[in-house]
Amino acid sequence: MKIAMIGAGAMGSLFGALLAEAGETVTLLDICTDHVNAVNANGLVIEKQNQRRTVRLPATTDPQHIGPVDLAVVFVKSAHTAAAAQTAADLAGSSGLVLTLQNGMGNTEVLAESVDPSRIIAGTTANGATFLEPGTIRHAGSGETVIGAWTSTETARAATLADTFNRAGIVTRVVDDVRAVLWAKLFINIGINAITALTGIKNGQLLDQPETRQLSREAVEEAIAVARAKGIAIDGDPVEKVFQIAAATGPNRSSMGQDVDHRRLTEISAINGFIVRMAETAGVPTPVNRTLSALVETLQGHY
Ligand code: KPL
Repeated sequence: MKIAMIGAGAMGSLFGALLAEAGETVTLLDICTDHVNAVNANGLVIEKQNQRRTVRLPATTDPQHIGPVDLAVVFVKSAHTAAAAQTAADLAGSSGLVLTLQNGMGNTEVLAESVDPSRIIAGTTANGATFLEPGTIRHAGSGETVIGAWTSTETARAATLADTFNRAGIVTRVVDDVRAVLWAKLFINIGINAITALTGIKNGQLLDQPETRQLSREAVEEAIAVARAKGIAIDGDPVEKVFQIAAATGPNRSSMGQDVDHRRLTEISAINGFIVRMAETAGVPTPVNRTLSALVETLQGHY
């Protein structure tokens, strides 16, 4: 399968490398010339459990160097989805698929303005990766990837995609209702990302203090109230799930934590900000999410 990874940060590079190792024809596309040059010169170095391996795959800053692909995977930060959408549409041409595994809500809707919705597959991944330096990433933890067709017409192609990912060791499952999966991941990001970004703590340390646990609980409970008001079905106890994931990814910095550490634009608007906007139309109060959003927006506004 010919694949373009649009956005070759830690996660895009990781998925690209795993797919390339499994024999797929993968090109990384990124705006960071240092990373692109390092990958082309020395390969992509992946550190996992203190061992390093190098994966050879091409990288470019120019989509025209890639040509039509069977699959364009969008892994840019949510603030850059609009800019990536036309590139994804051009690369996927008239028959390729576009997959988004980005954090936050609203990415698929933005892609669907440029890409035929019947060729969009959305999903989430519980893999963790950290960008160490240009050309080098750390695979911090493995977890399940869950995908589903955005419209009902491409379910068979979602299954073929899952087979390709599973062959590459990316454990992947297909679901019918991918929107419920995106909401479930949103609850997790709401409960972990902004709090860890603002306090500088690792995911697991969120559980150490009653204050941070309570803040996380209140942020997620507000999001649950908004979801209920919007008629979204909720599976299990999202607060308990947040605590489980915080423990399971304990030594990691959340992606928003890493963004703040490196003075990068965060995904706050697509996570806590999304809930605040939804709450306005649903008439649900969200003071905790509003405060977390305002603080992260202020922080990133003063880098
Ligand atoms: O998705 C994540 C993120 O950091 O964005 C979690 C699940 C919180 C893991 O760090």
